[in-house]
Parts: sequence; C-alpha cells; structure tokens
Amino acid sequence: TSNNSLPPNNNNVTVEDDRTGLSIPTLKRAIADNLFYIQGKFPTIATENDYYMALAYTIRDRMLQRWAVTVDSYLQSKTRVVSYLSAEYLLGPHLGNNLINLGIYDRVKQAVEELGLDLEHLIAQEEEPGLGNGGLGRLAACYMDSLATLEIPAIGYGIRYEFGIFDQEIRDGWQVEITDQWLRYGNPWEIRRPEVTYEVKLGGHVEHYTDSHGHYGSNWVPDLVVKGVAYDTPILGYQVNTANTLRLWKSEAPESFDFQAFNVGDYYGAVNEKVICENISKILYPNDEQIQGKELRLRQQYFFVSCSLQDMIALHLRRGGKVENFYETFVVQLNDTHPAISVAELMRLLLDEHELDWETAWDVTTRTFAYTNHTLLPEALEKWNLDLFASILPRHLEIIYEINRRFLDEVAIRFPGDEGKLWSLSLIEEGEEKSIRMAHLACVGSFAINGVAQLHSELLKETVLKDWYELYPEKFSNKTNGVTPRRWMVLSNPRLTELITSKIGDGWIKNLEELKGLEKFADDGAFRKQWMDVKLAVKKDLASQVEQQQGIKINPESLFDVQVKRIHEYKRQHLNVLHIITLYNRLKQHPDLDIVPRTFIFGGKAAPSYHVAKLMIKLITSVAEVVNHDPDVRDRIKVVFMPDYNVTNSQKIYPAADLSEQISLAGKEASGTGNMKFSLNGALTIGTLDGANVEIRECVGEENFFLFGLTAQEVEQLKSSGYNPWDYYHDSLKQAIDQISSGFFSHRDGSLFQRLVNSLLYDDRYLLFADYHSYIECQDRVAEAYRDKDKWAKMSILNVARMGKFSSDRSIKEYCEDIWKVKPVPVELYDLCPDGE
Ligand code: HBZ
Repeated sequence: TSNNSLPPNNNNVTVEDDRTGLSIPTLKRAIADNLFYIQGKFPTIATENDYYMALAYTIRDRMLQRWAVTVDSYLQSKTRVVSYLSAEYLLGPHLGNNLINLGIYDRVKQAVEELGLDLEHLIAQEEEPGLGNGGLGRLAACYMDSLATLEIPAIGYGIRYEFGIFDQEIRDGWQVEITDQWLRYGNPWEIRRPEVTYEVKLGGHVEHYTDSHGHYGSNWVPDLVVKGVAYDTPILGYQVNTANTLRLWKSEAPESFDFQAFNVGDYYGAVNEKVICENISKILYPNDEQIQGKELRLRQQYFFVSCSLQDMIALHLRRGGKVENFYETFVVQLNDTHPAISVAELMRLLLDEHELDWETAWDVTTRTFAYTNHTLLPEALEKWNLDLFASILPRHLEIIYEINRRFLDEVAIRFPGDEGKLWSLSLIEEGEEKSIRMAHLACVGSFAINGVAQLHSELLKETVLKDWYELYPEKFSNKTNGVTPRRWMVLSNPRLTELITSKIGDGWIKNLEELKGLEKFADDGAFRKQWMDVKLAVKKDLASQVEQQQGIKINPESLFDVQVKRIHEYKRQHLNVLHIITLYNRLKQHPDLDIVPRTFIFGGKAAPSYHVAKLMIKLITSVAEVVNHDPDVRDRIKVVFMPDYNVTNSQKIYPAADLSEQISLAGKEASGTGNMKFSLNGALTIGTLDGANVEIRECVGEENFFLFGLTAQEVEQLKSSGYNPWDYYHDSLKQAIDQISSGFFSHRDGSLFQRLVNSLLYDDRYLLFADYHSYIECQDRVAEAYRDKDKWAKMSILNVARMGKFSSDRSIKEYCEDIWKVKPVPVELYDLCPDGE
C-alpha cells in the first residue's frame, strides 16, 4: 500500500463505514447530510435538483474508495496501461449507470422512496455530458465501461468541453440549435485536479542551435502558452472493484499570464489573451463525418494530445520508468485521426524535452500508438492546410517533414521508380493547396491499424488505405464494434432484463454470449406472450411520453418503425420518407386498404452548417404534418420526429422499437452501433449489407433479418458503368418525388425542397433511386411478418439470443489480446490510510 505524504490519519476511509455504508438508514442519512452540507438546503426548500445532487454525491462517496485504490494500484504495478485518446466521449447520464454497476439500484430506490422521493425522477434531473457527436463518441464511452468491467488498467483522455453537442429544438418543422449548458448546475461526478496541469505552446517559431557538445537542438518559441487542467471522472466496472479514470482537460490561461501585459498597461490585451486560452476547450465542433479545417479545432486537438502525453510521461517516470521504455507503461489507442497529432507530439517531447536521438524516439513512438479508422467517406478524412498548420505547430511541421523524408526513402527502396506510390503515400498532399494528411501520419506512426466492422476493414484495405495495406499488411486488423449491455439493456430496459434473467440467470450481463440460452424458449408460447407483453408495456411508456411532449397520439399496438441517428445523406433518412409517402399514396388511392398500422419514429441532429441535412428534417416534419392530419389515413400511419435525440432519450427509444432502420448505402456506414442496441432490445432490422449489419445478419440468421438493396460491390459496378437516377424514376417513386417537388407537403411551395429533389434527380450519390424498389418490397414483407405476432415474437427472441457477439466486452477483449497485449489486473480493496502511519 502507499501513503504519499499525508499526515497520520486515524479516521480510516474504508468501503463501508458509518459514512459510506449501504444500509437503508445510512443511505438516507447520507442523502440528508449532503442536501444540507453540500447543497445548503433542507427538505422544505430543496428542489428536485438539490435532491439529485445530494444523491449523486452520496453515490460518488461510495465509489471513491474503489477509485483511489484502482489509481494507486496502477501506479504501484508494472503492467501496461491502456490509454484511450478521443476528442469525444458521449457518456450519457452517470447516476443510473453507477447504481447498476455498484449493484445498489434497488436499495437506493428504497432509501429514496422512504424519503418521499422517486428515483426515476431524480435520475431524470441529470444533464447528460454530451461531449460527442454520435457513434464515435458513444463507442469511446462503451469502451470505457468495458475496460473497467474487464478490470483492464486504462485511462481515457479527452477534452472537457464547456458546451457539448447543442440541444435541438424543432420550430415550424426546422431544427434550431440551443447552447448545451451541461455544467450549469455543477457536475458532481468530476473532481478538478488543480495540481495536475501542463503547459501547451502554440504558434511562434523555431530556433535551431548547436550546444557546447556539438549537438543540434531546437527551441520552439511560441507566441501563446495555455494551461491544461485535469478534471477526473471515475468510470466503474460492473460489479468489480475497478474504477478507471476519464481525464478531461480544460484550457486556462497560465497564472503568470495576466501580469505580463498588465504591467505594460495593456489591460485589454491581457484579458483578451485569457479569453483566447479559455476558448480552446469551450465548445465541441458539432460536425460528424465532414471536416471543417478550422484553426480552433486544430488547437483543440493539439491541446488535449499534448496534455495527455505529458501526463503519461510524468506517470511513467513516477513509476520509475526510463523515458525510452515509455511503451512498456502505455499503449495509446487513437480514436480516429482527431488525436493523430500525437505521433508528432510524442516525437517532439522525446527529442526536444527528453533529448533522445531520432532513431530511439521513433522506435518508442511506433511501439506506442495504434489507430482506429471510423470512416470510408473521402470528405471525412482529416487534412490540415499546411500554412494553417505551420502557423500553429511550426515545430511539428519540421518533425513531420523529417518523418516523411525518412519514410519516403523507405518507400522508394520498396517500390523503385514508382513515383505514384510516393505521391499517394506521402504525409503531405501536394497540389494547389498543400495539406497534411492526418490518416497517413496515424498509419506511419502506429504499429496497428483497424477498422470497426469486417466489411469496413476489408474496404479500408481496398480503398482509402490500399497503398498502406500493401506496405504494411501485418499492421491491419478488424475489431468489430460493440455496445455495453449494462447501459443498453440493464439500465434502459429493466423489464426485458428481468424477463431474460428469470429464464437464464444474470450471467449474460457480463458474458453476453449466455443470451444463447434464450433460444430454447423461442418456441415456448407462454414465453413469447410474456416477451410481447414486455415490448407492449415499453411501447406504451414511449407513447405516453410522445403524447405528453408533442401532443401526438400514437397507437402502442402499431408497428414502431424507428430510425434514430445523426441526419446524413449517406444514412438515407429520405429513403425512409419515400416509403412513408408511398404508403400514404396507397391509402389515398385505396382508402379501405388493409395495411398494418405503423408509427414512424425519427430522431437525430443535423450538423448546423449541413443545409441538406436540415432540409431532410424539414421534409420529415412536413410529411408528418400532412399524414398525421389526413382523415383518410385514419390513424393507420403516424410520423413522429422526436426532438433532441441524445443518450438520455435514446434509452427510452431503443427498447420500444419493433423495427430498426439501418438503410445506409452499402459501403458507407463504417459499422453502426445503434443497429446493435436495437437488435439487443428485440427489434428486427431492415437493412442493407453495410457496416456491422452484415455480421448482425450472419449471427441472427438471414430468416430473422430484412435485407434489401445493392451490395457494396454492386454499388461500385453501377457507379462505374454510369448510374442514372432517371432509369428508376417512374411509378410510385416518380409520384412521391413529384409530390415533394410540387409542394404537396409544403403548402404548395414547390421551391422549398428543390435542392433536395435536385440532388436526387441529378446526382443521387447515395443511390436512393436504385435501392427504392427493393426497399419498398422489403417493407411490404416486414408488414406481412408483423401480422403474425407469434412468429414475430420468435424472430425477436432469436435476435436477442444471438446478439452475444456485439457486446463491447468482446470488442475490448480483442483489442487487449491482439493489439494492446494487456491482461486484467483485478483490484483488491485495501486501506489507503492505515492507522498511525
Ligand atoms: O463511428 C461513426 C461511424 O459513422 C459509425 O459507422 C461507427 O459505428 C462509429 C463508431 O465506430 N463515426 C462517427 O461517429 N464520427 C463522428 O462522430 C465524427 C466526429 C467528428 C469528426 C468526424 C467524425 O470530425
């Protein structure tokens, strides 16, 4: 055990004592204490939020022993620690999840009830930390959960954005962005560590010198220095002692800073520079899958990377390591290219601050990093304009040039006379505008490169990283994404959790493959009935929420057909809309048609500068307006756009879905993870052979999956043979398109959706028209299948029973074995403050 230089302490902090005990009376007392001593309130004046805060601190107190011991034990041990570098973490609310992972949900519920409160209401008070855009950020959060649950020593590094992803409101059918003020009432889950700070240089120039021993050196003279301050959040494993750390950096001005300018009388200048420093961690860029190339974004990336690497080196040295053995203490996973500047920064730290020679520094660097790619879209591959880059990171540019020079020498030897190879592999893109290719920097500096689903990893090797695969085939592998069953089942779907556990026990929560045990109940009529009763109950909950919040009455017996995800043309929400219009037109033509009643549910945010995506939202809400109010429809079709789709809301949506829409154009969605959450909760999927859909279908069985559309290969063939959307523009598709462009859904305003319609008629990059007929035909099969509820129940049960593979625990085990070479280190609780020491 260790005891830094703390004074002797006789008040032992142990797991359970009169302060942190788990008995109902102790819990109640703790909540009342925290209400008074932290919130400064007492019951007659306390708000629901005060009670939430009091409860949150009560739970945090019960996590701290595990957390402190976990951190201490990593410092003591010699085993490798995984360092996950991600610009985004889409954690979702902590309280409910921590109660689940501590295994104290029920007793806390009772304690809270005895205080006259409702646990669900208190949980709903929490503002979620929306520090991410979508799948990539949520994946980082699932991986943090699994790392802790699997007892892997790990630390997550990122940025503590003051404003996370915007809140979405819908006004007049359009998206309106509202600033996310998640820190407004304070954040009880984080601890500021004012002593853990690092300085980060920006801008300026580099001076070169030769020292008295004749060694060359570089001195980076910045024009701005900012300070990063650590904010730590504990990430508990499920029913283990491990509590790992998520360390997020906030940017501040160095203390010394104000004085300099102040003393020469430039008060405005001093304050202005402070603002510039604080701006770095102010706001999350709300763009997914499209690069913006903004200076502040590069500053953000470098800021968090530099703080994180300096912190890792400090921890490594504190463990008694030598800097040239850095990779023995840390293996660093790059979550896409957002932290790829790490490769140059670690080189800089090793060369300039720790005075290693180039060869040693490069050896350390390339044993440290591994890179995960999350996209095949060419427009989403990060590039930085060279002049912009040079103006912020002049020293890194020099280092990148040197990495590139040595690398291209190697390439020239491997491929003599092949100029094209040099062009295509170079870290620098030549041309009118020179730029730095961040994916290439990540590839050259990493010992492992992976995609996030089988198909994606194959396409990476064939397309965007083809030349890299030829050069370094041994670096490439696939790590199919996964989701944590703790948040995405136990927490969000307690009814189904209970039903499953009553049949097969609760081992599946930690070992999702055990869901296989449900297969033998798929033919059990009574079980099917229970299964559908649970689904109906969950759908009723969602229906009443929709009615309360939007005044739309939906029929819980109808088929809940759900598409929730970021709004993007490649994800094809508008293909779903074309199906709605097609059904609507059928009803108008044959008012007595016997169709299966459906509720179409959409949710998702559009990047604020992505006009077509915003127009897609307006199209959905406009079609909803017409369909929902047409008496001829007689409530057989309803369309709902759920505003402000986020982790909190999604926890209510996945469990209520009957049908999961995973309809991206094949070859575009790297993996998808929502597809997994739906299927795990018993929804059937209608989808293309894209991303992880391919593997989901393989697992659940093709008879339990509604497949449509072109394959990735067919898409390529069709495109190269000259795709023409007009070839498909007839019958029901033409009718639907013509209605949109004639203003049928927009009060006769034919111009409103013209950009959207034209993008389809004259380009259709995502082949909606080519896939339309196959989609409609498939949706008709869905409707027929839903008529036979008993059959549907069986398919739903088999989906859940066969989803074992898609736990993030399985993904993390693969990363541990194949890439990180780390093993679990169970944490034994011990007394951090022994008597009299
Ligand atoms: O990463 C997503 C992929 O689209 C999805 O298929 C995959 O399942 C998921 C996890 O691997 N990618 C993103 O979510 N990407 C972003 O959010 C993003 C954010 C900022 C950027 C670029 C992309 O600058």
